[in-house]
Amino acid sequence: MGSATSEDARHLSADVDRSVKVLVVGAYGVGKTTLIDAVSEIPMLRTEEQITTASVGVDPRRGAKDTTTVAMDFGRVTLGASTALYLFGTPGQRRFWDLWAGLADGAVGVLVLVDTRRLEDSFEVLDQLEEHSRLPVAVVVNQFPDSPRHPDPEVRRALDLPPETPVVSGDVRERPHAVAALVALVEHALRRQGAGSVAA
Ligand SMILES: Nc1nc2c(ncn2[C@@H]2O[C@H](COP(=O)(O)OP(=O)(O)OP(=O)(O)O)[C@@H](O)[C@H]2O)c(=O)[nH]1
Ligand SMILES: [Mg+2]
Repeated sequence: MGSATSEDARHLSADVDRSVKVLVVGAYGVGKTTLIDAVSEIPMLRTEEQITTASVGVDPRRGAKDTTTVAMDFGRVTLGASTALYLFGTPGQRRFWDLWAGLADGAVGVLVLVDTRRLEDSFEVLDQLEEHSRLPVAVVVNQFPDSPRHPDPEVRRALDLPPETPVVSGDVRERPHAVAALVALVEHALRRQGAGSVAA
């Protein structure tokens, strides 16, 4: 459970006057559930199942963890005083990607997690988004201890991202890093809507 789930934080502040939905996507095992758990002020909803033999030969990181999201994650975080984000995390396994479209309904933007140890997996993810959604995107490079460190502009080039797409790096287990990524996305999305900003 995330460190933000104290008794007080569970109650939505009376100062909240804007609620936005955000989709969190990324390839298998990139840290989507971890990010939502790190930031959520409410006990997050997760749909983890044991990885099954159906994953053998399909999931390259099988063995590195033993559960996977099979439907969705859900959490909530308040940015600044007045913006509540409702976070919907998708399953990373390819066979569940058809669920993304439904989960994206009504979202203001998509946070895409990237693992630089497996950058090629992210090409597919970004292609899928480009094909099926017109939502604003921000990319967060989740730094694992053995991740090669690339400057953000290099990641941008490698992923062929448009100049306006925010790219941030960090360890999504760390709440401030995860919040910074969400702020980058929401600021970007609100800018596109001409709808002000949030203060973290
Ligand atoms: N060292 C390190 N480990 C991480 C980090 N983020 C996630 N992990 C670990 O990596 C594994 C994958 O995390 P998940 O959050 O389950 O990944 P996911 O993207 O939700 O995975 P699926 O739902 O199966 O696609 C977990 O064992 C995490 O503890 C990180 O930033 N650094
Ligand atoms: Mg997950």
